[in-house]
Amino acid sequence: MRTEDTIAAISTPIGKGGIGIIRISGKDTFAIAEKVLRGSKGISDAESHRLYNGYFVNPESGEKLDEVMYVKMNAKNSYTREDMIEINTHGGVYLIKRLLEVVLSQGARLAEAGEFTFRAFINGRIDLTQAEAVADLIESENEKSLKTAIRQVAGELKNSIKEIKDEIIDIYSNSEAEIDFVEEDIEREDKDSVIKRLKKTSNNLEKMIESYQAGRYYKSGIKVGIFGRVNVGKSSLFNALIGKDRVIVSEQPGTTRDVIDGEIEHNGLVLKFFDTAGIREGKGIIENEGIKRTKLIMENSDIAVLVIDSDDIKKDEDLEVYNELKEKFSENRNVLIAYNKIDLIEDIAEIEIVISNKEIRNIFISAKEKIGIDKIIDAIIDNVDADKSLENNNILIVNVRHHELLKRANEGIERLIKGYTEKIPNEFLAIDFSETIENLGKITGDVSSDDLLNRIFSKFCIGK
Ligand SMILES: Nc1nc2c(ncn2[C@@H]2O[C@H](COP(=O)(O)OP(=O)(O)OP(=O)(O)O)[C@@H](O)[C@H]2O)c(=O)[nH]1
Ligand SMILES: [Mg+2]
Repeated sequence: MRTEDTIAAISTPIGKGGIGIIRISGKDTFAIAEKVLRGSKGISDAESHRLYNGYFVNPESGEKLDEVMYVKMNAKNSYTREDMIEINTHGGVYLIKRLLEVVLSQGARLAEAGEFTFRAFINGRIDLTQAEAVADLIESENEKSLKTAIRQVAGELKNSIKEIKDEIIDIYSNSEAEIDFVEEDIEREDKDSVIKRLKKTSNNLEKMIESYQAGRYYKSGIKVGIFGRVNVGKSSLFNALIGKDRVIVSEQPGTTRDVIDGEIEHNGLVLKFFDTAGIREGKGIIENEGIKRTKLIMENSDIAVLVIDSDDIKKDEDLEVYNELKEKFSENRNVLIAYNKIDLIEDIAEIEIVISNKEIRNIFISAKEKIGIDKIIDAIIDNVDADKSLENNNILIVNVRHHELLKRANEGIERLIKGYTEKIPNEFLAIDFSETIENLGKITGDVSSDDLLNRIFSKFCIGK
């Protein structure tokens, strides 16, 4: 993206609305505004960050096109760190597009997706993690992901990364000193102290890396697949969980052939449920296709609920489904077992427990009578442990790019710890030092490529 042009875009969604906002940024902003805006004060005399009332005119004809409010923002304190103007016009698709055309005809170019934020980044107002969080902020659909994005926009992640990077650089410069000034017998940090510092830094990184799981849940929701053999009440449970009669329930085995999804929000966390086709041996093309899809959902769920019919336990078949789940879910605790239809059972203690595994939770429910549904939700929330991560006020990693780079940086530090322990020469350690520093720099965007920047900013909407 070229940064010397003056750019303009409609920053509000296109549609009928009370107001629409046109944003202009770049060196010719004020000159263009001077031509199209008529207010009580000329643009050059207007104060920065103050709202003025005036008219938007066509500079060719002098015709008033709309009555508007506008804000001038001097580069020093603007979003892009360039001269900016925001014009609040009346909403209306035709009107605002017409006004934008006039702005463009006076020398601005239409902004590309994310270009305003890109400029904020290039001009050093924000780092890459903050820019990415701006996109998250816009996309947030629940309280938790919004909170996380706000914290990241405010620079929490940036600051933590900077602290870690500074620490590594500090340790590095000591070891460099060792190489350069061997003759001069300068004071050097002893190896034990270096190792101790590296370990502490690695611990901090590990905490951030681990938070990604919870962070991802906040951002994209938790995917919960509902599995089991036919007719155990999966669809009934799905309906009960989402609180709607969404899928067909019937006593006929093999009712559900397709995957159906529905979501709820619980304490600001989104739970996405997937009802699946019951698993049984070959019953025709459509059902087999359904079972194939069930397996795909197994592959992609964060948590599985295995439904068992308490009134009709078929141990072998239930175990078959369980064994498939066990293959896909590395952590046992992410499989919950729901013994359904307890309304038909006199004494829960009589129910034959199909899988006894201490890590796996057995929950007794009646999807039909809506008994125990909240226990399933609680167990899911409990398992993902997400609440804890946010309450502890830790940094939450929500971005796969950050997660990857943090892992790489930490691997570098681990190699350094090993290197120091095994007394490897400093020249070799230097490579690990610089790689670690580079990986941390990539997170914040100190080190970046056009490719990466394009990928990040093209995801934004135009006008942001
Ligand atoms: N008594 C009782 N019946 C239930 C309960 N849950 C489901 N059923 C009944 O069990 C039958 C099957 O329910 P579904 O929800 O369609 O079961 P499913 O597992 O989705 O079945 P398929 O889609 O065929 O695999 C229906 O007749 C339901 O009314 C329950 O908690 N108690
Ligand atoms: Mg069903």
